[in-house]
This record gives sequence, C-alpha cells and structure tokens, in this order.
Amino acid sequence: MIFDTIAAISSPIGTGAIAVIRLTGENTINVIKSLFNIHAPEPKKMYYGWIKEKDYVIDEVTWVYHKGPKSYTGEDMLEIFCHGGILVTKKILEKIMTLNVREALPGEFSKRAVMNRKMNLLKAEAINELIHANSDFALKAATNQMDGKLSKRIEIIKKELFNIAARIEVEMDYPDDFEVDNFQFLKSLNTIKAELEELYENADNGISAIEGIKMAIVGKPNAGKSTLLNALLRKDRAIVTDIPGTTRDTIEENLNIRGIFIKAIDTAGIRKTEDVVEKIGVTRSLKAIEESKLILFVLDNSVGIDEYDKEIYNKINKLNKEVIIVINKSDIDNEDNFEIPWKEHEVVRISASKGEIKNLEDLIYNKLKDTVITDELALTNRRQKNAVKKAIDSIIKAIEGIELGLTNDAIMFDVRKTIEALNELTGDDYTETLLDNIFGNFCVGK
Ligand SMILES: Nc1nc2c(ncn2[C@@H]2O[C@H](COP(=O)(O)OP(=O)(O)O)[C@@H](O)[C@H]2O)c(=O)[nH]1
Ligand SMILES: [Mg+2]
Repeated sequence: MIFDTIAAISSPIGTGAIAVIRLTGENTINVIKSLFNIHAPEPKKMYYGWIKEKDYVIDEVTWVYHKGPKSYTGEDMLEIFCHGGILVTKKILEKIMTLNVREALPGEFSKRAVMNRKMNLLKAEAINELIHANSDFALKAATNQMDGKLSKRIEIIKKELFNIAARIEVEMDYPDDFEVDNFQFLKSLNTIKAELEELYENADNGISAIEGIKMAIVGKPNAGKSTLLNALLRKDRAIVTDIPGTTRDTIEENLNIRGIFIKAIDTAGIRKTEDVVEKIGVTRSLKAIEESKLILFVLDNSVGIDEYDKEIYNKINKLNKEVIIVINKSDIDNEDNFEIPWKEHEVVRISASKGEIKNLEDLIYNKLKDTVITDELALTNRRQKNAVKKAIDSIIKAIEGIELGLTNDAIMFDVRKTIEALNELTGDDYTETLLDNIFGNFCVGK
C-alpha cells in the first residue's frame, strides 16, 4: 500500500534532553535529501547533521533512516533526534511540513503498521496499553499480549477452521466421492469452542488490569471518607472538614495499590437533602456504588453505629457487592466499642487522618489480586472480548448445525462467520472505521 507522508513529534511535548520527530511514507527519501543533502542514506545508520531554515540553523541533530519494509510502519521512515526544547521541536516539524508532508493523526504510525501487516491489531493495542499502563498488573497484561502468544494461538485456531471449511467444501463439490467426517468436525469445533470460552471468561482480568477496578468509599457524613481517599492517594485531594456534607459531588481518583490499578470514588454522603447540588451528588454516589466492584463502608469509631449507618448498609447490601467494613478514627478512644452486626464482611480498623491504613490496603490487595492476574493468552479490552464472543456464538451455531444434520451450506456459513470474527479480533479483516476508532485513542506520533 502506498500512503502519503506524515510526520509527528513522537516524544512528549515539554522540555527535555532530547526530542524525537518521526516521519513515514513514500516521500521520506526526498525529505532526507532536502534536509541533509544526502542522496542514498544507509539504513539503520545514525547520521549527524544540521537542520537549517534558509540561512539560519534550527538545530544540530542526529537522524536514522529506516528503509521499508524493515521499519515500524513497514514503509520508509526517518527518525530525527533533536534537542528537547518545545520551540526547537516545533520549528523542525514546521520545516518538515513544507516538504510535502502532513502532520500525523493520533496513532497513525501504528495504523499504518497494521495496514502494512507489520503487526496485527492485538499487538498494536498491546503497545498502546503498555504506554498507558500505570500499574504493575496493567503492564503485565500489556506485555503478555505484546509477546504474541495469543496471536499465535488465534492463528492456529483459524487454520483449523480453514481446514474444516475446506473439507466441507470438497464434500459439497464431490458429494459422491467424499463423506464429511462429522464426528471429527464436532470434536475439533468443540475443542476450539472450549478454548475460545476460556479466553472469554478470563477477559475480565485483563480488562480490569488495564481499565482499573472501581471502588466506592461510602459512609455517613463525617465518617472520614474524604480523609481516607486522601490517605490512599497520599495527597490532599478531597476537601476535608468537620462540616457534614462537605463532599457534595463524587470525586474519582486513580490509585495504585500494590500494583493494582483502582479507580477510587469518594462519594457524597447518601443522605436525604433539600440542597439541589447535594441531591445531584447523592444520585451520582448511588450510581458510582452500583458500578463499583468493591465498596469500602466507612464507620466512625467515635460515634458508633447509628440508624444512618444501618440505612446505608441496607442500600449497599442489596447490591451483592464485595464490601469491606472500615472502622475509621480508631485513634479516638470509644468506651463502648461497638459490635458490628454485619458478620458476613471483613472488618478493618484504621485511622485515616493518621495515615494508618496499611491493613486496609493489604485487604484490598488480597481481595482484588485474583481479578487482575493475567496469563499470556489474556485479552485486554472490550473490543477483543466482543470479537471472541462473536466467534463463540458462530461456532455454537456451526456445532448445532452438525448435530441437527443441517446442510453443509449452513454449517459452512457459521464456520466462515467464526473465522471472520477471529479476523476482526486480530485485525486481519479491518474497516477504516474500526482502525480509526482504535487508533484515535493513541498518542500522536505513535
Ligand atoms: N481523629 C480522627 N479524625 C478523623 C479521622 N478521619 C477523619 N477525621 C476527621 O473527621 C472529619 C470528617 O472527615 P471527612 O473526611 O471530611 O469525612 P467525610 O464526610 O466522610 O468525607 C474531619 O474533621 C476529619 O479531620 C481519623 O482517622 N481520626
Ligand atoms: Mg467527604
């Protein structure tokens, strides 16, 4: 495929030692000629040079030429390493733009890599997930997939499906000479189905590792929810006062607890209120609670359990979520230390304001770690999960077709549909819209 030539600043915009500007497309060699006056650059060799605009120097740089198809995108590429000033970098990009080059869209380099078959969609997504990973488990999920074992597995499954399709086709063309071995087909299809189902069932781990797990901090006003969020974050994020109803909106913050990516939501106290703003906050809190996987139910040791706590408990208990009962302010002595009436949940005592929350963090880690551990065959996003679901639906139909003695035509149709779904998964079959949707979320210059 021949594409126009695109360029972007591939390093973060900011001041640093070095910045990288990348360029890819058919015009690359001409750009090198114009910039550095070198006509036949040696690929993969680092050159030294100056980028000039008319008579004045923009910067002193090093650069490398990658000859297609042996490059990230599969096309001719140029990488320029310049000094990492915001203005210098911009000026070099502007200079390049005058040489029949346009600015790259987000993820456009990776999109080309997929279109030029340098990598499949699973790997491209894994690279993006790796870049954005903000916890150890997310990083593991991304590198697992980047490794390519899943892609290889899917290729093998596709090959088997192609073989089955081919044998059915032969039987359709020569019905008298060949007899389809239904027993063998059923066996192969069922094995593939089981494997796909395992991928599907484990997908949530990869997705949780990458997307983060939602955890709501719930409790009556003044229990110390915002103080707890700040303690978990180790910074003053939420406003803390002794005035009940201080947190009127939900606050969502990313946490990294021992390598698990958690989206913690500090909720406004769920109380009946006439205040319009607080009312909206309460509605949002309820929604946040519903979407969460884990609820930290915060009680106030200095006050003890009251009707308010019971009311909140009844609300969250109905949702069948994982709940940790957190007795906060355990630094304050309470003579009549209260009994927790809700025995089915684990209880921890903390002092949020003193930062004594290690036991709570340990418990959160232990409760969630099994939901983010991934192996090398783990899917990592919803798009992948949906594609596998489609493949499972079609393979089930194919199996049922054989069992019901349907025509070969009908069975072929479903086997083909299964292959199509797997092609969608790996990106062997793509539409521009699909690619634009995926790569639109990437960084510019990746
Ligand atoms: N002694 C003590 N006070 C706390 C603790 N956690 C929070 N507080 C205080 O309790 C009050 C309410 O805290 P806040 O986090 O705003 O409660 P929220 O309404 O549940 O968000 C504030 O005055 C906090 O300083 C704690 O562990 N010990
Ligand atoms: Mg608060």
